[in-house]
Amino acid sequence: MESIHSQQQVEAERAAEVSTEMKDSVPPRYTVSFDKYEDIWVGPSFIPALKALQNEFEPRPGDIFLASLPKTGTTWTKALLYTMIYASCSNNHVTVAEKNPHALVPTMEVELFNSSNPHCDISIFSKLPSPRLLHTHLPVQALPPLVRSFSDCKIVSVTRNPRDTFVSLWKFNGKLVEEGLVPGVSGEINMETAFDAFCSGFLIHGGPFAENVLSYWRESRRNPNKVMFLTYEELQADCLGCVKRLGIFLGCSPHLVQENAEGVVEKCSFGSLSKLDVNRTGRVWENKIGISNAHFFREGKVGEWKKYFTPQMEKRIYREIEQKLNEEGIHFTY
Ligand code: PAP
Repeated sequence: MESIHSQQQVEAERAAEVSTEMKDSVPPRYTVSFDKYEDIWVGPSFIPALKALQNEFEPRPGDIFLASLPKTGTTWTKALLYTMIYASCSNNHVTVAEKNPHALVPTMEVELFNSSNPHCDISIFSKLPSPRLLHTHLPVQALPPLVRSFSDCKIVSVTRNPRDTFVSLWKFNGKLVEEGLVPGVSGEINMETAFDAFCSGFLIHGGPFAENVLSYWRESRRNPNKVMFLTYEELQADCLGCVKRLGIFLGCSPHLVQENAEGVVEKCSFGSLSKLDVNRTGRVWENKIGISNAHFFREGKVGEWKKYFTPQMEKRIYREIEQKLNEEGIHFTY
């Protein structure tokens, strides 16, 4: 059964439930108000896009889907996969040196999203040449059913430790607010408020965090030839090894992988991408929200959370998110 309700409604329900001593910690509205669709939090006005994807998207043999929550390594993995698949085997393709990875690899629900027109034109994807490389922030259960059942496509899932994800998201949202891109919200975003929203699951498009990550983790264990699970921390520790593993998983020629892997890693490194003019000056999704490309390249490190987290925050994020992941065998490097 479809259930659609707003963050405010859920917050109000939660407020009614909390015990007296907890009443002060009910999360107030945080930057944008997310909608809930079948247990998934999605950005405002994204539901028509989600429905269009679920009802109308048709997979093709050879399709590659990248799945990642916001701030967990999307830009990096888009660049790596794009360069592996297209740029190193043909001279006709635009490269990551010329366009921001988000302009090269579409995030499906963002491409379909149109706040003023609920009719989503799914045909934009059928016009793309094969093999298509497409991205989503949504969990497995929200993927188009045909993608879930189709055996001749691959899914790469990337995730990141939730502590650094939170810091990255908080900083990113701060930039959007600073630039006036979040209607009705101004000033600094209070970290405690943001953290409360993150732990409660309200903050992240495609969340809650643990449930999204677990959906791909479980699928990768059930069907390792179709779903590969990767973390931002693994990419940081051994990007070359990850690229080689990705190459094998995607069925690239071992010879090509061996020959190109180092170049792919170098072209897509934080140092290379963040210095490019296109990433210092341009904007993505110009006709929708228009985010500076530079905001997708900030620190690019593991462990920044240590600058911000109190022992109470560590306890809470463990209790509300990390424990669920640990129990199923997902352990991050912090
Ligand atoms: P998105 O979902 O909005 O596209 P995403 O790319 O998943 O964001 O995450 C951005 C993070 O990846 C940023 O982390 P930070 O805020 O902690 O710094 C960004 O700096 C980092 N990042 C982007 N590109 C790279 C890269 N090539 N190597 C390492 N980290 C990167």
